Amino acid sequence: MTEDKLYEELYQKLNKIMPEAEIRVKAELASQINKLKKEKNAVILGHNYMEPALYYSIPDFRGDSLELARKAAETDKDIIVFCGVRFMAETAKILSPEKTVLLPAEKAGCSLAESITPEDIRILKKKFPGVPVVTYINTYAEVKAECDVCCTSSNAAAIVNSLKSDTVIFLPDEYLAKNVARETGKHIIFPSKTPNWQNTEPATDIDYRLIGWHGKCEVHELFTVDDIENARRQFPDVVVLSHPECSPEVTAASDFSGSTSAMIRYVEEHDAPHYLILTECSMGDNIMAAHPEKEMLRLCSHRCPHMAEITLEDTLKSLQLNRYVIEVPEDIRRRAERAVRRMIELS
Ligand code: CIZ
Ligand code: SF4
Repeated sequence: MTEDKLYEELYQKLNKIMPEAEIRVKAELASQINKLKKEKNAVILGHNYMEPALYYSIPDFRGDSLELARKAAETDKDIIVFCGVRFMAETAKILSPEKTVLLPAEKAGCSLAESITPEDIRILKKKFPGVPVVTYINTYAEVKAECDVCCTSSNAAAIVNSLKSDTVIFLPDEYLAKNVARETGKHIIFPSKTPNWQNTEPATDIDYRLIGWHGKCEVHELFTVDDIENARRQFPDVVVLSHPECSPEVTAASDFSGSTSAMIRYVEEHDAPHYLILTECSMGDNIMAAHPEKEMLRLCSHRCPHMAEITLEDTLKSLQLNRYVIEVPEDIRRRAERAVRRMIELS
């Protein structure tokens, strides 16, 4: 696509949320990226949380992290550029070991992925021998390698139910675990890191059914029931959607709770006068850009600083300088892949 055509397309989508001169600059950058992408036989993935100018200009695929990693694996491209955060790029590498995977920012972390280590899981497995371990996709490869099966926010309850085990260790998101406990009807406990945490004597009294962890998403934990009540007071017909990384109080007060892709589908398939979406704010911008007739209420004081590290400028540098290459040691990759493939089979 020529730069002028790209500019036209971006202008149609973004003219209500961005000045024209800015759209021109973005179109120029995106056009350079797309040219280089072709030359280098690369595929670009755009997570649902990317800012609109990037989201609508360079990705070959847009979606959640698992969808993107699976689609990239099916291509014959040599390079995957993941516009998302590090754990997502690792998932792409797990499914495409023969491809070079690039992350445009060096760190692009995640508070959930950083909340648990492989050693934490090894201790839990000694405390609760034989209990299956489910880890959320928002974890690093070395953590996925220690678990039996992964899950996403859309299949978490189905994976837990499919295990046919009375008790399941579910890591690392405290709120997702509580939301899953409510959905599956399971009791839940949280082993705390007390002074005797390292004591790996097997637990004797296992009458609980879901063993959680204390990780939280630093963005979703900030949304409150007050946010919902304030919006409902001002707009009584607002439809509230929340991500299951929000607290169980917030998801219970919402009209719908689901993964990023499930929330996008919900808005596309319904015809409400207003929507409030409690997740990273860029996703609301992206929905508005594609559907100008939908009224999205803005609640953007909590942003994900890690997602914001991925810019068009850095994506161009990433392709020019072949950086930052995501490496996963092969033994870890293989064990992590088993957990990811098992999730795909079970869901
Ligand atoms: O895995 C993803 O893409 C995340 C973290 C969000 C979601 O629910 O789609
Ligand atoms: Fe991690 Fe939350 Fe940012 Fe997603 S929004 S990358 S879960 S910190």
